[in-house]
Amino acid sequence: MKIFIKKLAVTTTIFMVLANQSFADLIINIGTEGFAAGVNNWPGGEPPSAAIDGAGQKYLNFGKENTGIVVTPTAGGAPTSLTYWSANDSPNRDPASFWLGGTNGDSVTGDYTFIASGLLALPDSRNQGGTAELLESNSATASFTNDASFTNYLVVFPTLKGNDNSMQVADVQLFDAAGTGIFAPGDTILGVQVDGALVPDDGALVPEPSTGLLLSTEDQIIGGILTDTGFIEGTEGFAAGANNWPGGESPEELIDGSFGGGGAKYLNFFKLNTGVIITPTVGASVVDRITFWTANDAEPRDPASFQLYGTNKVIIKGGPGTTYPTTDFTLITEGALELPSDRATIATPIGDPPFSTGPFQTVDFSNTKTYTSFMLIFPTVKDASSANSMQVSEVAFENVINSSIDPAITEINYDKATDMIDVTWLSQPGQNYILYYSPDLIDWSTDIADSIEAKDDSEVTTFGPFLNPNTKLLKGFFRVKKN
Ligand SMILES: [Ca+2]
Ligand SMILES: [Ca+2]
Repeated sequence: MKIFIKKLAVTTTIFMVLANQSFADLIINIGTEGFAAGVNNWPGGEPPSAAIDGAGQKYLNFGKENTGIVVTPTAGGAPTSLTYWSANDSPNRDPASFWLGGTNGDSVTGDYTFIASGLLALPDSRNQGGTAELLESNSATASFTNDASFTNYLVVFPTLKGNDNSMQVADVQLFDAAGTGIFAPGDTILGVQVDGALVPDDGALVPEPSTGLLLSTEDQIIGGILTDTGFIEGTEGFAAGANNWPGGESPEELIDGSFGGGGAKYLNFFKLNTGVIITPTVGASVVDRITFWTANDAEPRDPASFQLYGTNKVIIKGGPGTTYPTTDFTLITEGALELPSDRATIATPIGDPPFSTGPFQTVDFSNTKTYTSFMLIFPTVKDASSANSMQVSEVAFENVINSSIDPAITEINYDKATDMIDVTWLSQPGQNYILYYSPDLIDWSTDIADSIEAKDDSEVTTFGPFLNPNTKLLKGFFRVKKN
C-alpha cells in the first residue's frame, strides 16, 4: 500500500489532497525596513528577528494579512505545536490564524510542504516591549500531529483579529514533541508576505479550541489506592491504615470547587499511594496543568509527590474493592510537591484560573495527549511517620477541552492497484463521525460514510478501504466531521 500523505494533520478539521501537497505555486515576497502603509515593510526597531528573540519586543509588518516569517533554525526538529505571544499595543493587529509549512529546499523559492493551519487568536492581554519577559498567559498555542523536520519553516499570519494598520506579534515559536523550542535568537530569519490565500474560504479554519478547567462536580470520581496490580476502589469508613475515608471527607470533595477543611477535603487513611480516578464530563481532554490546595489540619498529611496517569478505556465505577488494572493507564507525568504550610479551615470557592485564593501549588508539565479518564496518585506525604492519612482539599486540571478541536486527519492511504483508499483521524471514544469527499474543495455533497463509530481503545479511527470516489481525477479531498 502506497502512502501518499503521511501525518498531514492539524488540530482542526482539515483538507487533504491525495497528491502530495507541495505548495509549488506559493510566492514568497521578502520585505524590507520601512514605514510605507499597506506594504510589506517594518520599522527598524520592530524587525522580523524580534519575533524569535525570546522577549517582548515585537515584529510588526505594515503588509497586514498573509505576512509572516521564514526561519532557518540552527536547532532543527519536528514541530508539533506553534505558539504566538501578544505584542504591546492594539489587539486588532494580532494574528487570528496561522499557516505553517516547511521546506528542505531554498527558503524562499523552495516548494513548501503544508504542516498545519488553523485559527489561533491571541488573548487581548498584552506582553510588554523591549526585554520584557514573555508571559504564558499572553499567548496562544495550537498543537498538531507531525513528525517531519525541515531546514526552513514558513509561518504565515493569514488573518488578523481586527482592522488596524499592521500585523504585530511579540514572539513566535515552534515546539517539538519534547516541548523544546525550535527557533532561537540569532537564527536566520526573513520578514515576508505570501501571495494569495493559503486557506480556503469555506471552512478550513475552524474555531479555536476552548481552554479552561476540565473538572466539575458532575464528573465520575473514584477514591482508592494504587497497588502493584491496579487501582483498588476504597469505601467510607474510619479504619486506621485502611483504604477508607470519613463520610464527610469523600473523594467527591476533591473536585467540589472549594478548598478548606471538613466538607471540602478528601482524606484517605491508607496514607501512601492514595488517590482518585476522574472521568471529566467534558469528554476527552488534554491536561498540562494541575493546581492542588491544602486542607485544614495536620500538615504531615499533605501529599509530597504526585503521579498523573491517563486512559482512554471506559471507566465504570464498580464499587468498593473493584480493581482497575494499571495496564490500562499511561503515566503522563510525576513529580514532587511542595504544598504551602498554610491551612484553610473554611470551605471557600477556588474561583477561576489563574487562581489567587487559598493555599495552593500549581504544577505545569508537558503533555499533548488526549485522555478520557485520569488517575491521580499521591505516592508520599510530607511526614509519613506522624501522619495517619493523606489529605488534600481540591485539585483543578486545566488545558484544552478536546471535544472542540478534533478530528484531525492523520493519514490517508491509497492503493493504486485496487484504487482503494483508507482515511485515519484523531477520534474520541463514544463519538460518531461523518467522512466527506470533495473533488474540488467546493462541492462537499458526497459523504463516504455518515455514521462511523470511534474506536473505543484507540486515539485514532480508520475508515476503509473504500473505492476511490473519483477514479478519473488525481486529486481528492477529505474532511471528517463530528456527527
Ligand atoms: Ca520578541
Ligand atoms: Ca474540595
